[in-house]
Amino acid sequence: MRRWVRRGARVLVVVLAAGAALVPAACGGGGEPIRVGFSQLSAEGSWRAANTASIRAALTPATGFELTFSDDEQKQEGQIAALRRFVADDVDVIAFSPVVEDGWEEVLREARTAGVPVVLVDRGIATDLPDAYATHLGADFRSEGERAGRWVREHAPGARVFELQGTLGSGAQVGRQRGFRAVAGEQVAGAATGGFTRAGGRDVTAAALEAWPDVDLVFAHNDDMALGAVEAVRAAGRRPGVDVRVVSVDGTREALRALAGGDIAHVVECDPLFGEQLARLLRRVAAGAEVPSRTIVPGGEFDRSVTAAQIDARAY
Ligand code: GYE
Repeated sequence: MRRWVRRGARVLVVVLAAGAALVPAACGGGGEPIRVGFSQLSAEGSWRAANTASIRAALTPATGFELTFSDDEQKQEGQIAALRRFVADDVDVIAFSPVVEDGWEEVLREARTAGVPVVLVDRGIATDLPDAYATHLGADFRSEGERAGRWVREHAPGARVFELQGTLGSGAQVGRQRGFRAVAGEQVAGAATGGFTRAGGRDVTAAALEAWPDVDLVFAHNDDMALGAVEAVRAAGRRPGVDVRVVSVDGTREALRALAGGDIAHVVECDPLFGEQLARLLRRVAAGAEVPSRTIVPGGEFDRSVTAAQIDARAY
C-alpha cells in the first residue's frame, strides 16, 4: 500500500512538471513505469558494450521502465554498493551482472528482507542461500566451453593448448573452463588470466608462448583476448592460424573478420543482445508472476566458412 501511494504521487509530479506529452511515454502502455536498478559489471570490451546498449535500448520510458544504470568498473564492492542503493531507493526490481560468482549472500539477503526481487543477468553466482534471486537470464558458459573443446578434439587433437582465461572466479571463466576441460582437458599445457581484455590477452599470451614453447593453440575465453593473442603470436614471430591456432568465444564482428582472414580458427557465439528478453522477464518479475529460475540465451558457432554478409550483419 505504502508503495502504491508514494509511486502514484511521484507519477503525478512528473505529469505536472513535464506536461501531457510525457504521460503516454511514462506509462508505456497504461501502468506506472517499472523502476529497475541495474548494475553492469563494467565496460571491459565489445561484448559488454553491445550488451549494455541492448539493455538500455529495451528499458526506456517508452517501453514502461525507469532505469537507474550503474557501471561498477569490475569491482564487486562497487556492485554491492550499487545494489544497496537500489534497495534504499526501493526500486521495483534489481538486475545485475555479477563480476564474480562468490560473495553475494549478504547483500542478497538485504534485498530479500526489503522485498526487492533480484534478476541475474549474463553471469551467474554460486550460493547456497535459498531463493537468493528470482531468476537468471544468460548464456550457458559450460556448454560454450564444451563446444570449443569439441572443435579442438576434432580439428586439432594433437595440439598443446594454452587456456587464456577470463576474470578468475567469474561465471564465464568458471563455466568455459569446466566445459573445455571436460572435453579437451588432457591437451591443456597451461593457463593464465587475461581479464577478458584485449591488452590482457596480448600480454599474457606473449608470456605463455615463452613459458610453454610447445603451445600451438590458444583457447581464449573471449574474442577481445583472442584478438590480443593473435597480436602476441605475430609479435613472437609465429604465424597465427598456421603455427598457433586461436579458438574463441563471443562472435564479435572483429573476431569474425579475423576468422574469415585465417587469424582465428573457430568462434563459439555468446549473444549479448538479449535486452528485449530481459525487459519481458522484468515485467513478469515486477508483476509478481511465476518465472523460470533459469533462461538460457542460445548461441551458435562460426567457422572459417563465415560469409561477408554474416560479418556485416553483426551488431557488435
Ligand atoms: O564473453 C566477455 C565479457 O560474461 C559472457 O564477459 C560475458 C563475458 C563475455 O567480458 O566478452
